[in-house]
Amino acid sequence: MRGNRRVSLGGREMKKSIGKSLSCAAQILAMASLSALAPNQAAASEPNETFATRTILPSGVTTFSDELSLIEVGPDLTLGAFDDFGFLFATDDNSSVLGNGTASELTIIDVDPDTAIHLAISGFGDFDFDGLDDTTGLAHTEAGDFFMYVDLYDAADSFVGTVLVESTLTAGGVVVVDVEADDFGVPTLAGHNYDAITDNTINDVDFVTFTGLPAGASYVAEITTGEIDTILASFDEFGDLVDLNDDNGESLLSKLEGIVPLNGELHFAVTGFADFDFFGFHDESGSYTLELSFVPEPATAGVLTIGALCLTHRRKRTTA
Ligand SMILES: [Ca+2]
Ligand SMILES: [Ca+2]
Ligand SMILES: [Ca+2]
Ligand SMILES: [Ca+2]
Repeated sequence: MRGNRRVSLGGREMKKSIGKSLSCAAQILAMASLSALAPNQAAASEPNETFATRTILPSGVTTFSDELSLIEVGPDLTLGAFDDFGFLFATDDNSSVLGNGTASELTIIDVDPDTAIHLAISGFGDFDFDGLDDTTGLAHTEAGDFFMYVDLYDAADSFVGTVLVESTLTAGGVVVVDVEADDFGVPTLAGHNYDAITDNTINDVDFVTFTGLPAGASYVAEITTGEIDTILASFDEFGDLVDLNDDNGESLLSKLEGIVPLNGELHFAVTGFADFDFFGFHDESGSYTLELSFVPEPATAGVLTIGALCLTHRRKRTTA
């Protein structure tokens, strides 16, 4: 993660299905690059945005190459903060550090003297949040998906938590968001301040399954190349999260360790910071390499090849 004020996601449970299709030419290109790789390497087959649509690698492949890319650009947003009486006291057009440069952000907004955080999101041209373009008087025309982090800080400016809001703006519509103390699990918002940061882009997530791996071996899964801030997670065979890492690799890259299960399959997802729910809510773009390496069990130390490791392990199980 980066060294800024946003450190974690509070995580409201949400579902997001992201449609993505590659052109025929892109698919052919992907296949061409697949065949050009060394035998133990493979590239992604998109779309692989969910566990169900994951890329399944050929048996024995231990190096996976892919890239995180921009998938969808949403509406040009405006953001307003209101007090408990409905008085609009702060607005923003394009300050967000996230999104494509047209998303909005309000930072270090005191909750006091209000009892709740009152926000409204509309489309460009509407800065008084009535759904109408302030110049033409006609409905604003911005529409599409966006999301927003509301990060809460206490009186000492210590981070308390995040509420993640995911919504869809319609032309002429206004999205009203009220956040209360309960949403952060604190007794009161008095004395607190907050940042509201919107993002109007959806980015890539890559789910991948390695197969034919040495059952029982300790593995290290590390993103070894990439000039991006990655998050790596492992999942069980049902698609449930097992483990997650942000920055244990080089720089802002990720690394996980574990044991290969008996079926010899490992499931991972790669996304960008700070998309801890693996929905594509991040702004990282660029290529990366995910590499698996194995540490044999003590009894099989000295065995050099994966094939031999499998045989040794199988024999041990048979005689056990
Ligand atoms: Ca804007
Ligand atoms: Ca207006
Ligand atoms: Ca993907
Ligand atoms: Ca990271």
